[in-house]
Amino acid sequence: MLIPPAPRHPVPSARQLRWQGMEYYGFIHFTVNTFTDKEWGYGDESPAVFNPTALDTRQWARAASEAGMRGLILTAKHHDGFCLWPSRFTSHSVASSPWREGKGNVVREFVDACREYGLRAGLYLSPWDRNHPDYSRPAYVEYYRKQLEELLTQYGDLFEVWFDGANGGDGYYGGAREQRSIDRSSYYQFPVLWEMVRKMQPDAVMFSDAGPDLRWVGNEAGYASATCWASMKAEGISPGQVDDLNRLGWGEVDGAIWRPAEVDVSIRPGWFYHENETPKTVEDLLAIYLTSVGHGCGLNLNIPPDRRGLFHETDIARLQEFRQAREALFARELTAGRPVTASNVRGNAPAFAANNLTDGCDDSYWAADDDVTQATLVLELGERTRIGAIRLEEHTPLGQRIAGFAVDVRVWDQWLEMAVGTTIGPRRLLQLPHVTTDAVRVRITNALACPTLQRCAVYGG
Ligand code: FUL
Repeated sequence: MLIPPAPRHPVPSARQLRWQGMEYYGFIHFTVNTFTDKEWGYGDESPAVFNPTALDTRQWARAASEAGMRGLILTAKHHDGFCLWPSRFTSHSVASSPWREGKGNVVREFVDACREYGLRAGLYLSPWDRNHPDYSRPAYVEYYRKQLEELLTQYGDLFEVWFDGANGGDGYYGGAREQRSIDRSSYYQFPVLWEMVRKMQPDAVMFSDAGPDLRWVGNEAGYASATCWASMKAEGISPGQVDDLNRLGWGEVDGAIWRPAEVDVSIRPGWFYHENETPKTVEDLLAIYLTSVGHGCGLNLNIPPDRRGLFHETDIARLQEFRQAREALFARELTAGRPVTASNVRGNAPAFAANNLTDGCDDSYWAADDDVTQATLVLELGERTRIGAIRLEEHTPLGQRIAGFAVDVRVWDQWLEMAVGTTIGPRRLLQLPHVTTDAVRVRITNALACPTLQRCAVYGG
């Protein structure tokens, strides 16, 4: 009988696996701040300032889809409290703005455009609200829940619900203009909010410092550590409170919870559009990609619409160049469908054979026998070819197991080591020196349970 390896716990949920497959999606920061040139509105902004002259959510979605993104997440409400949809529970929204004579709904136009362009939609509802008079009192928590319910029930399926942890203190608060503090660990009663999301959007993943599904990576620079475990311990982390940011960037090998990192970063210095700022270079974006998606995380790249309500032409061009740069690295797969030999195959069974690494299918995988924690896999290229990059994926439904690996190339019938690494997890992308070789060898040097891999692709350089 062919018995698959026992899972090494924790393992991803179905919704986390779906999210894992998305890899790269976009963030959209847009609100009154766009018009007041701020990053954090105080909450006293008049809705009259919100008046984009040419807002076109289809332009956002088209640009995102052409950039290779698979979803978009919109700030339905940021810390200033202004709602991009006509909430029944406040007049501090688009309904009081001159835009579309108060009849507009950015959230509606956003989800419609996402669907039209085959993107999945997500929403960000800031818990901190510097406009609301009851902020810091129980009544605000009720209000927040009602708003969350509006967003969860009226805009179709969401792939992600985004909760941030910022709570700066001072604000307008209905005219009080004062400092208000809350107990971050208890005020919002996050478990109740999480339950609402599970009930109303069972397929959506939830992001916060503490998940429950996705963790923050611990910085807004766009990088995850090269050793990056999807697992985390629960202790010492709640939304808005993390005892050590390093824990988020590295993950924890002995963590009991599957909580992979999402890397959120803006293409420009600010999250909101500011005329005097310019987007990152392609080199910067590629470094971000290789250390986020390439380290097994999701990349949530913010593109801020300008005062017209459009992505700026420069940003769209940069997104295109970024896509071309990725394609230059990962377009020419040399190993698709090619035979692979392994030092060990579980039970010598074809079901776990090394050829599963190059069959392009995520359900089939190579696995070793239970007592094996080191193994080698050889991919013959068929002819001497210049290589440039490699992609490795563990079969994560069985958990994250590999803790050390190396990539070798064959020259003059000898193996030379070209790269070494630790974790693989959902994926590891590595740029390699552009050497010419006729075979590539992946060495698993350390595994915490018998290793599995579902994919290994070598790309031409
Ligand atoms: C943070 C916020 O304070 C920033 O303004 C931005 O929205 C970022 C993505 O999350 O918590």
